[in-house]
Amino acid sequence: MASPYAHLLTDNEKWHFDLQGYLHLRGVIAPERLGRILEVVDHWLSADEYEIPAPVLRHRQEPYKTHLDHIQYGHRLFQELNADPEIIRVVAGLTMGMPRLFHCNFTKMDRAAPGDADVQAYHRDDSGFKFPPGFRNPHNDYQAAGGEIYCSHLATWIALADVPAGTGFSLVPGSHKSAFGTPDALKVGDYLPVSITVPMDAGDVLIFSTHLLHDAAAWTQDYPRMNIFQRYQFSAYFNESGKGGLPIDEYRDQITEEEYELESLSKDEKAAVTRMRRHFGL
Ligand SMILES: O=C(O)CCC(=O)C(=O)O
Ligand SMILES: [Fe+2]
Repeated sequence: MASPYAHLLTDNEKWHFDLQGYLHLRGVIAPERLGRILEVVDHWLSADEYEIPAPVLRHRQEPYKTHLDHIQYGHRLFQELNADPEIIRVVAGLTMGMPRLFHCNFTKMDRAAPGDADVQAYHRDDSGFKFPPGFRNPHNDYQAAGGEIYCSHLATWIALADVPAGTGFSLVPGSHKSAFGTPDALKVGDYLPVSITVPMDAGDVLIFSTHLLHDAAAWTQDYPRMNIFQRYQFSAYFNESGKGGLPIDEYRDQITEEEYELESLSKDEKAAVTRMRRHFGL
């Protein structure tokens, strides 16, 4: 028998996610809300470091990417986004009603300059521990049975700027189920019929199994690519602390009780899930 949360996704959504490993939700963030989010992000991108409220952390990883980590501790807009009913509906529908947020950051990606190293490569997310070939990472699992999907490790890619075709974010549909080694020659980008990029409008959200082969596609526009990443995992078992370790107790007073609970391990239904069910009458 399925869990009591099997009905959160529509049959069409289950079919698509099972086949391809991702869902594209359109227009999740309305323009006015998007404007408020961009105002906060723009400020943190240009402010002097001491003006950025800890534990929000601005840093550069790849040559053309700037990250802002733990943004939900710096502004309630991002807490609202982590518990957004539309996002929680899908995330809870894929985790038997038990999502735990374990990572949230913003990324700005500029067009690479000539000579910048090409660091793009398809990958699956993990916490820094690579299971030897032949083993399946039990923390990043995908199964479907009894009319329900169980995906224990998920990410969202929230577009804050339009993403034209052929650029932005690339993935290999269906690879969340692949049990074979990835060919070395597989390059990140739009190489049909194996790999795709996903055109998105600002305010759209892509939710994907992080077992899906994915990476940033080269950015070709003259404005920056801007997105928010949220990562969720199955709340009942796993405490993913490899990427900063949420919740951050030292800054607990900067987030709501609901956010703190969403970031914590639990086997109970979380307030964000209850609120989402009321919101949609599910
Ligand atoms: O920036 C992107 O679009 C992909 C980044 C990514 O996959 C990661 O950080 O694990
Ligand atoms: Fe990734």
